[in-house]
Amino acid sequence: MSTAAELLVKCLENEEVEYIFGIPGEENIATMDALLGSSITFVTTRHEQGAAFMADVYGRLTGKAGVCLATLGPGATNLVTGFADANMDRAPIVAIAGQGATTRMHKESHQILDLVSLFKPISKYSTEILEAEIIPEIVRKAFKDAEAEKPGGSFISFPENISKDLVDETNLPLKVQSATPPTAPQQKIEQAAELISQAKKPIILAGNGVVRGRADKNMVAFAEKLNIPVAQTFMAKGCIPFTHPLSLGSVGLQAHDFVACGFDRADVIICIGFDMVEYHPHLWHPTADKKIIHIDESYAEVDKHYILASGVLGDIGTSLDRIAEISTPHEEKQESSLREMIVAELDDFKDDQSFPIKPQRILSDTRKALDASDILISDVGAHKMWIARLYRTEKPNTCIISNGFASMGIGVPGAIAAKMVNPDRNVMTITGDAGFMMNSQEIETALRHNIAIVIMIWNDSEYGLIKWHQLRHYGRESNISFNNPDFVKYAESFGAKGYCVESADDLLPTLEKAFADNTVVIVDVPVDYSENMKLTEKLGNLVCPI
Ligand SMILES: Cc1ncc(C[n+]2csc(CCOP(=O)(O)OP(=O)(O)O)c2C)c(N)n1
Repeated sequence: MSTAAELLVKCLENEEVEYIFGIPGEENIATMDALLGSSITFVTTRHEQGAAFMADVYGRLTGKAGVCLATLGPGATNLVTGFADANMDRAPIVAIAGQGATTRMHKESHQILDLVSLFKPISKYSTEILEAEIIPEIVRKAFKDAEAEKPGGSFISFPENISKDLVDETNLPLKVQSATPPTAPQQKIEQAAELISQAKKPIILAGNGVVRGRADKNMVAFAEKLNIPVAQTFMAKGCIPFTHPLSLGSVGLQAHDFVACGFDRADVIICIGFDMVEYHPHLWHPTADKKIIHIDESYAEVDKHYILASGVLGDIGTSLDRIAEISTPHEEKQESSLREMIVAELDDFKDDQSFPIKPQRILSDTRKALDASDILISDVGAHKMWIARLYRTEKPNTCIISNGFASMGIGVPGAIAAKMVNPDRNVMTITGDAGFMMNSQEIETALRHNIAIVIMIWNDSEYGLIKWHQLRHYGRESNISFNNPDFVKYAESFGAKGYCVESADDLLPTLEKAFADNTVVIVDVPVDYSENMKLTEKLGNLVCPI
C-alpha cells in the first residue's frame, strides 16, 4: 500500500518532471513528505507567484509542463497571476494546490475557497482529486491538456484527507502519450499554394506557434524558397535570424512602426503560428481587405479583421514544406529597407554618451554582452517595447517576452527558470524598477540554488510605460512616481552582487564583469525615458517608404 500523495508523486515522476517550484503548507504536507524519496527536485520559492512564473518560463522553453505547488486558499490565490500568464502566453504549466478535507468543503471553513472554480477561467483543465484511484488519470490528463496545442494551464486541487488515503500497488501511472498534430488535407495545401503563387506582394507574419512547433527552420526555408519577407511578433522573436536578408524585425507596438509599413503594402498576409492574443489584427490589418492565409495547428480565432482566404491546419513545419514545394517563387528583389531602418536607429545611438542612458544605447551594449545563444528575459513595461523593437535576436527562445497576459514580475523568476534549463548559457533579465520589486525576493531562491543570473534594472523611479500612455493620451501624468531602495545595497543584503552604472561607457564593462562574477548580480542602469515620447512622435510622423 502507498498513500495517495505517494501515488501523485509517482505519476509526476512518470511525466519526467524534473522540478516542482513552490511553497510547503499544512494542507500539502503529505505531498511534501512523499517528495523526499523522489527524483524530483523541489525548489522552495519565496512567493507562490515566483513559483508559477518559474514553471511558466520552464514550460515555455522546454515544451514540457512546468510544475508549481502551493497550499490552499492564499497559497493558491498567490499562484494565480503567474499561472494565468503561462496559460495566456501558451506555456504548458501544471499547478497543484492543497485543499481542506472533503469533510469541510461544503461549508464556510478556514482558508477554504472553491479553487477549481477559481482556476477555471485561467486554465484548460481544472479539477479536484476526490478519490485516490483517479490520480493516474488526472495527472495524465493534466499534462496532456497542458502540453497539447495551444499549450496552457492545468490545475489540480488535492484535498488534505484524500492525500493521506491508502491505495494499493495496482494503481499505476498511465503511459505517457502525447497528442500528435494532424496532417493538413492536400486540398488546403493546394489552395494556400495557389494564393501565394498569385500574390503580388505577400508578407509572412510569424507568431509564437512557429517557436512552439520547432518549425523555425522550415519557415526560413519556406521564406527563402518563395522569396517572401518575414515579420515576427514579440513572442516569436528569433524564429528568423535578425541578420537574415528576409527578416523585417518585430511587430507589436501599438503605434505604426517601420515593420508595419510592410503590411500596408501587402496583398496577401501569410500568418504562421500567429496568435491573436499577442497583436490585434485591427492594428496590422485596419482595412480588412487583404487575403489572410492561416497556417497553424489550431483553427483561427474569429475576428472581423482576420477573415481567412485559406486555413491550413496541421503540423506547421510539414505544412510549410508541402506548400513551398508546389508554390511559384516571387521574383522581385525584397528590399531590406525596413530592417535597415532599425539598424540605422541602433547605430545612431551606439556611442551616445548621454546619461541617464538612452534605451537604444543600452540595448546596443546588451547585444554586445550576450552571445547569440544566451537568453534575455524581458519583464513588462516600456523597456519591453524597446527590447521587442531593437534587441536583435538570432535564435528562437533566446529573447523571452510575455505578450499574451503580459504580467509584470516575470523577469527575475523567469531568468531563474531559464538558467536552470540552460545552465551553460548566460541568462539576463531586463526589468523595470517596478516589475523588479514585485518578485525581487526570488534573488534568495537563486542564491540558495547557485543559479547565476544578471538582473539589469532600468531605473526611472516611475511606472514608465504607464507614464508614456498618460502623456500620449492626456499630455500629463497621474500617480506614477515612487522611490527605490539602493539596489546595490539591496543586492548585497541578500549576499548577491550589485553595481550601479555611472556613465554610458561604464555599461558594457559592468555587464562583462557581472557575467564573470557567476552569481546573482544586479546592474542598476539609470534610463532616459524621454526617448519614449520622442519615439511616439517619430512613429506618428512616419511615412512608409514606397
Ligand atoms: C502585474 C501587473 N500590474 C500592472 C500592469 C500594468 N503595467 C504595465 S507596464 C507597467 C509599468 C511598469 O513599470 P516598470 O516595471 O518600472 O517598467 P518601465 O515601464 O518603467 O520600463 C504597469 C503598471 C501589468 N502589466 N502587470
